Amino acid sequence: GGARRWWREAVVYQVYPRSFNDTDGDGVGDIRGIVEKADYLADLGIDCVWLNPVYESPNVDNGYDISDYRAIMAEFGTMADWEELRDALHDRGIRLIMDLVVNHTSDEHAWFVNSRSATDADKRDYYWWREGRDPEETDLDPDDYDTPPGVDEVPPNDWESFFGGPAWAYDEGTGEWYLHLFDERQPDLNWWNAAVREEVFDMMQWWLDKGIDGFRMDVINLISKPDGLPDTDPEHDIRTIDRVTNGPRIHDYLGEMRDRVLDEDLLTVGEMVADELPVELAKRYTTPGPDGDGLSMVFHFEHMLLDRGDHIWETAEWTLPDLKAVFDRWQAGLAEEGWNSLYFNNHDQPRQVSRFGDDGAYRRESAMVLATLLHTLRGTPYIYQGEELGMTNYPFESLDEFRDVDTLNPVRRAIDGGVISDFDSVKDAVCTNSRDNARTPMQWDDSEYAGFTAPDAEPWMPVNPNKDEINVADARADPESVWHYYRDLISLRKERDVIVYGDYEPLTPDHESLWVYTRTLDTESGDDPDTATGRDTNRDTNQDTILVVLNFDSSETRFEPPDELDGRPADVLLSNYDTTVEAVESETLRPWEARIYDLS
Ligand code: TEU
Repeated sequence: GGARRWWREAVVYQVYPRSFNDTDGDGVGDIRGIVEKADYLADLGIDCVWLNPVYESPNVDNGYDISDYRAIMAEFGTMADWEELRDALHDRGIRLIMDLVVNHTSDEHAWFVNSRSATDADKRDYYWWREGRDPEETDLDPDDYDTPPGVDEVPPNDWESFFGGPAWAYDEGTGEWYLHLFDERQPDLNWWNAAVREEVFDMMQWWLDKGIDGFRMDVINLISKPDGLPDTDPEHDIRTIDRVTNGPRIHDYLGEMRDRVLDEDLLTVGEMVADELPVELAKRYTTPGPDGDGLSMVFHFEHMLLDRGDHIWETAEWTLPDLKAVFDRWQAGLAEEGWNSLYFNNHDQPRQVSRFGDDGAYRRESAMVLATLLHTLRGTPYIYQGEELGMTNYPFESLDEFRDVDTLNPVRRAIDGGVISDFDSVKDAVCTNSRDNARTPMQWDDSEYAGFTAPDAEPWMPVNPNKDEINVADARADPESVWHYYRDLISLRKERDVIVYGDYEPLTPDHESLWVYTRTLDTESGDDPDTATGRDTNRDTNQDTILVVLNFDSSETRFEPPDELDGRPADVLLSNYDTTVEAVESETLRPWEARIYDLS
């Protein structure tokens, strides 16, 4: 897995257009708003933008419900705006990857409109249509399903939607049910149908011909459904997610996609939902063809699930050893083949500093510790907009402040069903977990709407009141800010191959507060990526080594170096405190202190 590739060396920056920058005063971000900030992205030093969906969509799920894959959502602008964005990024040496959402479409997509029109419609088999079942022949309760009077049926199986409630909706027009693993208005495409695959590959080629540099593939490990669409199996503790992930033909479909439209110069990152994704499987997904599916990398969820309960109104306790164990397993598992993505944040996740850091007294320092980790592990780091400022969760107070279907649907359903009494009884957990924490506007300055939209506009989501303290203008003016630290990390990655390609060795897996590891690159072995790009490998020894020491704690912590490193001459390459050293020695680390030592 160590061959030199641009997407291994890159830092990816995720733009959620709805909340990034609004130039036309409608309270919703737009593509021209991203163009306006192209210099900002270049100054930060990132190499690639991942753009969340900007396609035509009724926005039931903020663009993840696409009604036309080849048109731009009017709220966001025009195709000409998009072309200008592509050029603005490319002119600055920044690549662009687009979201590929092909597990499902919107119910307003022309394919679905045709599909639902009649049982013998041309495109009926583009989606999953099935007859309902007689409730007597199942364990299901017809009262749990929404059917018109006189229709005494339950769905073809017992699957539940990821957003709560049944994964099937009854269609009155044709008297059958269709599958939707997400919202009722996001019907699942039938990948078993070769015509669907052709349509998708043509569409991907169309975007590649427009000059994009890759795809982020939404829930791509859901596209192959199990044969016969069987019920879940409660005796074996199998929930819907276990039934529908990594299905029987997933490698056929991805292999076909690889051969038809992809190549290794594209960044392809597959979002792989699962409670646990076997690392071996991730290796197959991220190994080049013909043995693997040829994706660059995947997003797994194992670290994102540590602090989650079974429902959005439940949380769980996480510990640092648990978090390290997840990362250590993935670092080891993809050391030889495959490649890791590195992320704590995206548009579906609460803010990292509120979750894994300390968003009170040590917001700045803990944001830097988390950044140091993601930018010095082996893999490709992803920054979600605002992360580079240390943006925090939003102080939600009531249910009507939320916009997200994945927050509103399950909570309302649980209240209606008497599972929870009211919002207040679950407020803390919902506020901790909601995806909307990531979706409040980007904080550019300390003006009324943080510079996101015009002062006389109404932003689609409220601006976090901490914009007076946390915003781009202040962060750029302050050399000690989180923003400057991100910039330093990004530029360090460009100077040192060891950060990209070096081996990872964890040194303190069981420590409650410290995460300590080395990265080592043999600069003269056969594994050495070629140095044709002129990277700095002018070390005196044959090994380039860095040591990373991170204190994940709001109090001081004693660091005792392992014997083999004790006393070894060293410099500090980067730290979030004022620090100089001459050697690796035992130290008292300050709260949330991060140090990158150069041992070469
Ligand atoms: O998300 C996949 C997904 O299932 C989760 O991230 C989900 O939000 C979480 O498990 C909560 O239950 C992708 C997109 O990133 C997300 O924004 C979309 O809503 C979803 O797919 C459907 O397209």
